[in-house]
Amino acid sequence: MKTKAAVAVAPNRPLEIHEVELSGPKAGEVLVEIMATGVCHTDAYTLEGKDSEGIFPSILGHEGAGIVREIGPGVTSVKVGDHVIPLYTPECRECKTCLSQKSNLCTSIRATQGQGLMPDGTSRFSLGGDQLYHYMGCSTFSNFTVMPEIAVAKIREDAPFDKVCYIGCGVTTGVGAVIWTAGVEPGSNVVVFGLGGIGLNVIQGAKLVGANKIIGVDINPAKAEMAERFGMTHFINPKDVGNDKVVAAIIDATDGGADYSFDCTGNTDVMRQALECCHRGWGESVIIGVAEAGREISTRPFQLVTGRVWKGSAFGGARGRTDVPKIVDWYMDGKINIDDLITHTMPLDDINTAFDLMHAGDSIRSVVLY
Ligand code: NAD
Ligand code: AHE
Ligand code: ZN
Repeated sequence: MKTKAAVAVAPNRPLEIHEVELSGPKAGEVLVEIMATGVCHTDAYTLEGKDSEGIFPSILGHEGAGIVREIGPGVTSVKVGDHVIPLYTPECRECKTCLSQKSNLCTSIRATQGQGLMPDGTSRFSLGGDQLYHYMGCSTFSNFTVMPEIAVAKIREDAPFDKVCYIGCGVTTGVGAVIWTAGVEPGSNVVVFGLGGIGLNVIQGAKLVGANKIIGVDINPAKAEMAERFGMTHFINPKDVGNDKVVAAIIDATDGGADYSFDCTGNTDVMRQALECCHRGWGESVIIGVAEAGREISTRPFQLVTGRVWKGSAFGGARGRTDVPKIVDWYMDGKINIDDLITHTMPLDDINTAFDLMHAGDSIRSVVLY
């Protein structure tokens, strides 16, 4: 079939809108009509050539919601007409990792996914006879896409696509990192570095679990107002206090340091601050931000010897097929706020505007409506 898609032709070039060829689902795969997709900073990072797994030409996008339109042979867990959220972290329930129950990082199709291919090692997308690569196993910047059935979460049919698409990455990543990765307890002091589409969801997760102080850190003061609305109690702008005084300011404000901190910037210097502002003996810092290829983190080992813990989180530690439908319920029950974080919507033809808004710091989430 033909489908309209935004094609990433090369690094640092605007996405190009094309009618691309999409071949149908093979065994264990489903054809999904994407109804809406968010634009995450990770899409921009890959488009900028910062992703060591970035491949071109490809169809980016990994934060979508849609409807199953066709199923391949052997598919049993979803049927035509089901509403689904694509999962860049699948849940096969059979691999060593899924069975361990210790991690959400299902390994069953990770190798081919990182090569921009479907599990059989081929692509379903092409343009003018030339192969296009998939992205994060999702490619939601295409109106129709093909997904393995283990990489879609079936969701309730009354959930609006234009809002719950954000659960496909940002909401789950932020809220999940608080609940599943960190296990933040009520009364904890929490610090969030980077108050964008992920950081604000960390803030609402921290508020949801009953955190005490929720300190937000961002170099863009315009982000503070929305963060306060979502539960931030104190704001620090490194440009005001001095970048070298941020850690001390947090330690002062928390009587010795944060119980939990989260990096939502992808900046490795900020990651160090996020670790070092943690409380001696027990403070835990969770890296969510994705750093440019080649970057490394560093700190004095004494920081860890004296009890601080450094860990990371992918997709909030969520097991997609199990947890994503629950997060949709939380939204539908009014427990989490998605609507106010979606600051812009646009048709696919205007998708490059979403990247411009992100880079200017003028949006939280832009959502493309098909
Ligand atoms: P965003 O652009 O919406 O927000 C980033 C925020 O960080 C902005 O408000 C910006 O002003 C702020 N910032 C930038 N540099 C800063 C600095 N030096 N100090 C303080 N604040 C600073 O991006 P997003 O969509 O929220 O994504 C945030 C990060 O999380 C990205 O690196 C993205 O790739 C990553 N991410 C990771 C996962 C995961 O599963 N681990 C999932 C989604 C996104
Ligand atoms: N491909 C990059 C790493 C990118 C990365 O860390 N991605 C996150 C999700 S970001 C969503 O917006 C993730 O889930 N990582 C786990 C995984 O298996 O990819 C690189 O460095 O090669
Ligand atoms: Zn994302």
